[in-house]
Amino acid sequence: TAKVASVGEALTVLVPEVPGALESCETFVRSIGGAELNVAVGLSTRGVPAALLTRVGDDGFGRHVVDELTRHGVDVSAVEVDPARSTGLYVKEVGGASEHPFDLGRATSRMHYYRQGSAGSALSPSYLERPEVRAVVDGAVLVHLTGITAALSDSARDLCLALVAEPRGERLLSFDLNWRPRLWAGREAEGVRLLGDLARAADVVLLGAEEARTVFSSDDPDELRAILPEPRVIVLKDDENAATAFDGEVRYDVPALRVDVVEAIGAGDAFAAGFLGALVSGRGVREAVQEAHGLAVIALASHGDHVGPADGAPRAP
Ligand code: KDG
Repeated sequence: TAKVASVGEALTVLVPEVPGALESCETFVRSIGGAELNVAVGLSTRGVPAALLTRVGDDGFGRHVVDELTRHGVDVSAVEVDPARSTGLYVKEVGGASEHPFDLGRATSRMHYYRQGSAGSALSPSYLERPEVRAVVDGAVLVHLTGITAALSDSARDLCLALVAEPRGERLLSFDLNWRPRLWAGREAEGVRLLGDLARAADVVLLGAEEARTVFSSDDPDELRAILPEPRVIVLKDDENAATAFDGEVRYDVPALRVDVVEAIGAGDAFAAGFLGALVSGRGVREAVQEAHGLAVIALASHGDHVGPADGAPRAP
C-alpha cells in the first residue's frame, strides 16, 4: 500500500521541440505533469510507495497519464475517470516568452494552462467518499496537498478543506504552498487567506521565499515560525541558495548543492518528494532537507518536470 497519497490534478504537458515563442513552435513532445503528480513520481522513483489521487478525462491524454504513472510505479487505484470532462493540459513555452529569455544562461519557461472545467478541476469532497480513495487515504502515512488544488475551483478548494479538517490520527498532512499567480488572478486576497489557512492546518509546510512574502508578508524563517505555530515542521526554501527547516523550535539551515540550472519547473516538487520521502522513511528533518536538495538538483539540471527515468525526453519511435 502507498505510504504517501498525493492529491491534485494530473496534467498532460506539451513541450515544444524547439525553444521559442509559441506561435513559431510546430512540434511538441507530450509528457505528464502537475505538482502533486511530480511529487508522487519522485517518491516512487526513490522507492517510496506513492499514490496519486486525481481525476482524468475518458480520453487519450487521460489514459496516457495513467499509463505513465503506472510505468513509474505510482498507485493509480484511486484515479477517477470522468466521462464528461477532459484531462487538464498545460503547454510550456520555453524561452521567447520572457523579456530576458536566456537570462543567466537558463531557459525561462512559462506555463499556459488549459484546465478550466477539466476533470481534475472537478475534484470535490465527494471524491473522498469513493471506497478506492478512502482506502488509499486511510492506508497512507502522509497525505500531500498543494495550494494549486485550492485554486482550481470551488469544489477542489472544498476537497482541500475537507482533507485538512478530517481527523487523521497518526497520519501526517503536508502542504506545499505552490502559489501560482496565474491561477489566482483577480482573487489574490482570497488565495492568500485560503493558503494561509491550509498551511496552518497542516503538519508539514513547504514554501519558497517569494511565495512566503506573498502569503505571509515575510520570508524571515523565525518570523514564519511565529506566524505558523501549528505545523510542527516548516521548510522554507530560499530559492537556489539554502533551505531553513524547523522541527518544532529546532532550526536547521541546510545549504543547497550547486548546479547549472537547465530548467526550474518541477524542482520544488522534486524537493518536496525528497523531503517527504525521507521523512516517512524515518529520517530526521536535517537529513530530509539534504535529500530534498539532492532530488531538486536533478530536476534543475533537466528539462523534464519530474524526476524519473527518461522524463520529458523524446522517446525513440
Ligand atoms: O510545480 C510544477 C507545476 O507548476 C507544473 O507541473 C504545473 O501543476 C502545475 C501548475 O499548476 O502550475
